[in-house]
Amino acid sequence: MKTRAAVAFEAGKPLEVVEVDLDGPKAGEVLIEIKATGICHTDDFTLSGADPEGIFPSILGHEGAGVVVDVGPGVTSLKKGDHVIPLYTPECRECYSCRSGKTNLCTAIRATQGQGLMPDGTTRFSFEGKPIYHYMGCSTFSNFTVLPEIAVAKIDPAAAFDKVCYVGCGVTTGVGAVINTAKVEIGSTAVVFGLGGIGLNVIQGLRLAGADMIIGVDLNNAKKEWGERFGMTHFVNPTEIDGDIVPYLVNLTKRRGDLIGGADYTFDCTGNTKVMRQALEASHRGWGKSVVIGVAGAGQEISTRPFQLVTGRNWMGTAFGGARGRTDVPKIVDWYLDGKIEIDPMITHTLRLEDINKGFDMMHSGESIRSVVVY
Ligand code: NAD
Ligand code: AHE
Ligand code: ZN
Repeated sequence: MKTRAAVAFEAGKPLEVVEVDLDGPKAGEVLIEIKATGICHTDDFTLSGADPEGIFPSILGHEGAGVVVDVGPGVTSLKKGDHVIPLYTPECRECYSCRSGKTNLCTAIRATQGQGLMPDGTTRFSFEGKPIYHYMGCSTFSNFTVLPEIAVAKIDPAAAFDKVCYVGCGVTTGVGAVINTAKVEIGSTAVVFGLGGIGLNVIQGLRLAGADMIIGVDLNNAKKEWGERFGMTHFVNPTEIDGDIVPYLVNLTKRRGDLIGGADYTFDCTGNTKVMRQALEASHRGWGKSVVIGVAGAGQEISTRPFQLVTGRNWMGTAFGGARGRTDVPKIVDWYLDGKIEIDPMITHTLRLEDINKGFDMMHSGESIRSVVVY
């Protein structure tokens, strides 16, 4: 079949909307009509050429929602008409990692996914007879896409596609980082670096978890109001304080009777390796947990004095908020439908596929929180 898609032909160039060819689902696969897709900073990261796994030409996009329109042989858990969210972190429930119960990082199809291929080692997309690669196993910047059954979460059909597509990455990553990865307790103190599409979801996750002090850090003062809307109690712009941000935050988080200070939990949502170090060092001696969420470019490394870890700070990371996609994503959609978490106000712009590059521009300028493309 033919499908309209925004294709990344080359790193660093705008996407081009063209009609591409798409082969139907093979055994264990489903064809999905994508109804809406968010634009995440990671799409921009890969398009920029900074992603070691970036392959071109490819169809980016990994934050979608849509409807199953066809199923391949052997598919048992999905049928035509099901409302679904594609998963860049699948959940096969059979691999060593899934069975461990210790991680959400299913390994069943990770090798081919990283090469822009379906599990059988081929692509379903082509343009003018040449293959177009898949991205993060999802390629939601295409109106129709094919996914393995294990990489699809079935959701409540009452949920609006143009809102819950955000659960496909940003919402789950932010809220999940708090609940699944950091396991924040009631009364905690926390610092969130970077108040974009991910950081604001960390903030609403902290509110849900009952944190007492939620400090947001961003270079953009316009993010103060945004953070406060979702539960942030304090805002810090690192360029507007005297001296280094680390002692500033350590002092700010000092509680009665505590001689040293430091946050119980810190989160990097910037992808900047210097910020990751600040986040670790602003966490509390003896028990602080610092969670790396941001994605850093090829060749970049993090560093700190090992003494920071010797003295009990924990440096950890999270992909997709530690969520097991097929199990947890439908629950997060239900939380949204039940009013436990907010999504609508964070979706600041809705665009047509033809205008998708404007979504990237607004991300760069800081004008948008999340832009969503509706097909
Ligand atoms: P975004 O562009 O919407 O937000 C980034 C925010 O960080 C902006 O508000 C910006 O002003 C702020 N910022 C930038 N540099 C800063 C600095 N030095 N100090 C303080 N604030 C700074 O991006 P997003 O969609 O929220 O994504 C954030 C990061 O998370 C990206 O690196 C993205 O690739 C990554 N990400 C990771 C996962 C995961 O599973 N680990 C999932 C989604 C996104
Ligand atoms: N491909 C990159 C890293 C990109 C990355 O870290 N991706 C995150 C999701 S970001 C979503 O917006 C992730 O889930 N990683 C786990 C995985 O298995 O890919 C690189 O550095 O090679
Ligand atoms: Zn993402």
